Amino acid sequence: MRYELYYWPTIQGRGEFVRLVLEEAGAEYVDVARGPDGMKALMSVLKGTKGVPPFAPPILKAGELVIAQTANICAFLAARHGLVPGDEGSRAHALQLQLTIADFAAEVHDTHHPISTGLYYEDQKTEALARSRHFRAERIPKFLTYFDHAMQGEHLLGAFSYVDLSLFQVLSGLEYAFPKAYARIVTPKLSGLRERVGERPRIRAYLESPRRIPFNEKGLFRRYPELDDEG
Ligand SMILES: N[C@@H](CCC(=O)N[C@@H](CS)C(=O)NCC(=O)O)C(=O)O
Repeated sequence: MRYELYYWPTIQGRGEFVRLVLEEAGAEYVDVARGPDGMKALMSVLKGTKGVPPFAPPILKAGELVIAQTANICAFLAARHGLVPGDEGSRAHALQLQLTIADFAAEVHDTHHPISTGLYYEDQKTEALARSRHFRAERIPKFLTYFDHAMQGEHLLGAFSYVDLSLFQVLSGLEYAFPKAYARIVTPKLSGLRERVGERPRIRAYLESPRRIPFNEKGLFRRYPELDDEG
């Protein structure tokens, strides 16, 4: 099966959570919008040809199936490729953690777009500064403490799973966007997980490849030094 991923072609964004699962699975996939006529293809999937169209990218085509919502896509792929245990309890627990990561990602987005995604950052900078201050002081510590406590040994589920990949991505993104706050708040357990995931052979190869788009100021995790600080 050759999967088709539909996501904005110049950013990691939420598509990156899916790319990491596809890469770790060793799955065959096309990052459609990065190819010729890719944006046209993305727009066409968003319009939908049959059934209810997806609301927003990332979108995965798996044969006849068209699947959206990042956590849903990751859980779907993980179940197919052995990246989550088979029992119902573990799958529900994994999804619970994955959805908490999605909540965290949405809050990261709101640090630079606290008023509207339709406005430029520069048009909502005052609110972004206030939002980021609270995010650094309250929300990063709350989420990271939660994930630290959620770990079972070296992994979130006791054994490697897709949720580890997503936590790796969030930790990497936080370090990019809020390097000072990250250094102050990250815990040894979380740093260890991030390091181990980054060293997995397929993930390492991916990170070193041109398929990995560098973090930038169009994506979810943006480095605006004024939104970070040491306190
Ligand atoms: N909850 C959705 C959010 C999807 C989402 O916000 N996608 C962004 C790109 S990362 C987008 O293009 N949104 C368009 C919009 O919300 O109008 C998910 O996790 O996949």
